[in-house]
Amino acid sequence: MAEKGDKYSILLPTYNERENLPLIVWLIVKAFSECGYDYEIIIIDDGSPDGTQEAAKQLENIYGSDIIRLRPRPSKLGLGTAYIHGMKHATGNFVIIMDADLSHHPKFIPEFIRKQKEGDYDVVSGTRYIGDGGVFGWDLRRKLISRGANYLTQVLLRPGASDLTGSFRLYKKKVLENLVDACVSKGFIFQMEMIVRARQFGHTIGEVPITFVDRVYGESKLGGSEVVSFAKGLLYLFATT
Ligand SMILES: Nc1nc2c(ncn2[C@@H]2O[C@H](COP(=O)(O)OP(=O)(O)OP(=O)(O)O)[C@@H](O)[C@H]2O)c(=O)[nH]1
Ligand SMILES: [Mg+2]
Repeated sequence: MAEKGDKYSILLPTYNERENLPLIVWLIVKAFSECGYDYEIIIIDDGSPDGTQEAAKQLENIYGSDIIRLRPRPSKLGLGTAYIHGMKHATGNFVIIMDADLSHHPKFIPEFIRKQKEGDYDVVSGTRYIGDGGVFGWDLRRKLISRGANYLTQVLLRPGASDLTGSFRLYKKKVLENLVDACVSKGFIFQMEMIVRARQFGHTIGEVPITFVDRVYGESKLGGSEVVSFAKGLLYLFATT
C-alpha cells in the first residue's frame, strides 16, 4: 500500500512521440491509480516537429497540470541534458526514468516501487537479462550490439548489475542528483556510466526483470556513430574508475 510522503516523478523525454505519448501517459496514470502513490509526469519535449507538444498540452488538459507537467525546450538538445532538465523540476523524492516510445511498459512501475521498498535500494534498474526479462522486435544486429556492449562492460568494469545500457530505472532523487553531477558522458553510454558510478559510490542497486519491446511508431536512431562513441566512452570509464 502507498506510504505517506512518497512521491514519484516520472521523467518522459520526447522527440517525435506524438503517436506514443497519449498511450504511455494513460498507462502510467493507470499504474499509479492501482498502487495509490502520489506522482507527476514531467514531459521534456525538445521542439518535436511532429506536434508532440500539442499532444502533451491536450493531455495536460485531460489529466490536470498537477499530474502532467510540461517542461519543453526549444530544440533537440539530447537525452542526457533532457533528464537533467526534467530532474530540476521534479518535486518527488523518487524519480523514474523511462522512454516514451512504449518500449518500457508502465505496468512494471509498481514492481520497481515494491523492489525499492524491499531493500531500501538507492537505485532500481530494469533488466532484460535476468529472470523473465527479454527483448522483443530487435533484429540480430541490434541484439548483438546491446549484448556486446553489456558484456564488454561487465568484463571491464564489473558493475554488479545485469543490464547496463537500459534506461528504465527508479532512483532516490538525491542519489540521482549526485550521479548526474558525477557523470561526464553523453548519449547512449550515459545510462551505463550512471550505474557504474552508482556502484563506485557504494549505492545499492535492486533489479526488476522487464520486457523491452521495440518501438512501433517512429524512427530508430541507433547508428554506427553511436557504437563508436560508446566504445570510446567505455574505454574512458575503464581508465578512470
Ligand atoms: N527531450 C528529448 N528526448 C529525446 C531526445 N532523443 C531521444 N529522446 C527520447 O528519449 C527516449 C529514448 O529515445 P529512443 O529514440 O527511443 O532511443 P532508443 O530506444 O535507443 O532507440 P529507438 O527506440 O530504436 O529509436 C524516447 O522517449 C525519445 O523520444 C532528445 O534529444 N531530447
Ligand atoms: Mg526507444
